[in-house]
Amino acid sequence: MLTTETKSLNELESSSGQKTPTLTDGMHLVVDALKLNGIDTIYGVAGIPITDLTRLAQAEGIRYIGFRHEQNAGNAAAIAGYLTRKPGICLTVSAPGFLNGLVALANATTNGFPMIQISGSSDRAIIDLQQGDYEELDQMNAAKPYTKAAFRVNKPEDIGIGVARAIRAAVSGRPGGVYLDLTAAVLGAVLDADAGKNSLVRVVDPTPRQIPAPESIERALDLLASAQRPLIILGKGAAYAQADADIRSFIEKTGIPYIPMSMAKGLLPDDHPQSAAAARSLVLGQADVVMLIGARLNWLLAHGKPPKWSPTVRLIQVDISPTEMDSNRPIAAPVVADIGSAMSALLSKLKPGQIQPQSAWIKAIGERKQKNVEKMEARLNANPSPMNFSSALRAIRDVLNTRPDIYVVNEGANSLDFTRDIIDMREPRKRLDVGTWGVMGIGMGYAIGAAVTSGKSVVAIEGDSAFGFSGMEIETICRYSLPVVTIVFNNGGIYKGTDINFNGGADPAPTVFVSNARYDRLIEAFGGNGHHVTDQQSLTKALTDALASGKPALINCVIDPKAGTESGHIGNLNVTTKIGPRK
Ligand code: ADP
Ligand code: TZD
Ligand code: MG
Repeated sequence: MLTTETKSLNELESSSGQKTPTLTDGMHLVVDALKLNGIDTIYGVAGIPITDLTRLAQAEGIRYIGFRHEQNAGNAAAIAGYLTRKPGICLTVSAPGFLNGLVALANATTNGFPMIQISGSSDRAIIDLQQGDYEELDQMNAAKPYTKAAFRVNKPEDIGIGVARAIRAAVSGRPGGVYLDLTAAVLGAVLDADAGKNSLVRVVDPTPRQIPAPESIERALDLLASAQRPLIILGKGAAYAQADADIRSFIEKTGIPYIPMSMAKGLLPDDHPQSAAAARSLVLGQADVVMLIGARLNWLLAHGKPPKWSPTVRLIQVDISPTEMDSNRPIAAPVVADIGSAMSALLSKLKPGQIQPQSAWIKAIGERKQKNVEKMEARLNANPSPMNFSSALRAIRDVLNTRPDIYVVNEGANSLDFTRDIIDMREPRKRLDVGTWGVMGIGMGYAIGAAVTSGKSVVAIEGDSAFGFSGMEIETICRYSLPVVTIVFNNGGIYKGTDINFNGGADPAPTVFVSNARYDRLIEAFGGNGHHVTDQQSLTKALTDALASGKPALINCVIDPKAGTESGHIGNLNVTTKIGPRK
């Protein structure tokens, strides 16, 4: 018996006067399908028509983490996907809840994080005739342009296939965001328990290996062997691949200098002698052969073009996505494969002594590194009052150096740039930041996702503007007692707190916030520990105590409102005009 009647299981069971173990419903099937595929956590916001689904999931042993806004639930799911290589699940209500989650889903797609947004939706017949249903929206079609795949389940017996397709789409090839629409009718539909059970699908090998063509490996090694000034660039795809030992071994065996993109920091420890991060502009400008491993030649790498890059550079790209090749510059040696398979093939074909960077190259990098490190040390050793970004980060660095296991979440403009440069990472996949879009708002979602999946401590280093996008999730962090320490770099605004209103009126300038705001008091409202710090010593103590307690804490870290620069390191991307006092 298959029926799509929307009588609830409870109603049917009580009308028959006894428990009818032969029936199930859409919600039970969704939970069963997720569990069958090893999904153990859902991040979401409850409401019509999914409230009972959240309760049922929790009752059935799936951990449910309830948020205050869907975007943050989505960001938590996305980063959980990045860290675990299993799709992170975000559950949302119809229309507005769905749209709130969609930014996170689009961000997951852009960054290549495996995530599934599951959303309840209203009555198809009413939506399609635009008759004004409660939270009416054609969600699947709205999701399509922003996702790797979008599916809608219209029959309860298709739930198993729908979940299976969503999982495979999220994690295979280049991972990404997938939308799965479950109509209220499907969620409430009752059907025969055996038929339901038989319709479930356990996905076999959802992330199949993609073995490189042997000739692509030879071509790549030959090109590297011909190089005098080779360079490797590691991106977050390399971190995601979890081929840490082989990547390190290839770098060490070939002696090639490397730079990590921001989320690949820690894949090899940042203090590795072959890291050329502190000589970044030199190596990008002068390398004659560059091997990209899980990194795209997008804006973050100046599209691989002069003046930042040599006009004659030849490129090797290791990537799972065949269409990534030649996206910005011709790729002389494409290696289309999953990075794990590619690295082991490269290692097995590498002949001893085959690849030898010029010693002058290594020496030039060493000299530039030393010069830049000395410059940075001088900034770090200053102790101005009020603190600036460097002096605050000096204190934080010294504490975090003792705890390489800690996750660092980071967003803002100056708060982002200074942190990325100053805080060394020593373990893979421990730095989680604004990624490909440079998006604000990932902070508390990523922090929660990392803490929930790992059980480990997280330090979120946040610009005061950046923090505001997800700040209400401080309550979520307190509610679940997560070991998250949020440091708000409070410079009173976007980039800085000193802008003036050229109109001369009473309104503050567009980039300015309430000065001397006490973000620390927000967390106290929910039972967490607030700290207000104005100097290095009290910052060191607050962070040390907060980490030792393992409890939710927020450190309001007062930074000189004059300290930042417009847009941090990417001011060159601004569109500007002349503005002066009104005549
Ligand atoms: P970054 O921002 O760190 O430079 P990007 O997100 O631009 O990194 O690039 C990551 C690349 O890694 C993407 O092109 C993606 O296709 C690729 N990628 C992701 N996972 C894998 C994998 N397992 N094997 C190979 N390539 C991968
Ligand atoms: N909205 C979204 C979703 N993403 C964005 N990147 C922006 C707006 C624009 N934006 C930036 O690019 S950085 C930033 C905004 C609003 C905040 C910078 O201020 P902050 O950091 O306080 O977080 P600093 O340390 O003051 O520079
Ligand atoms: Mg700020």
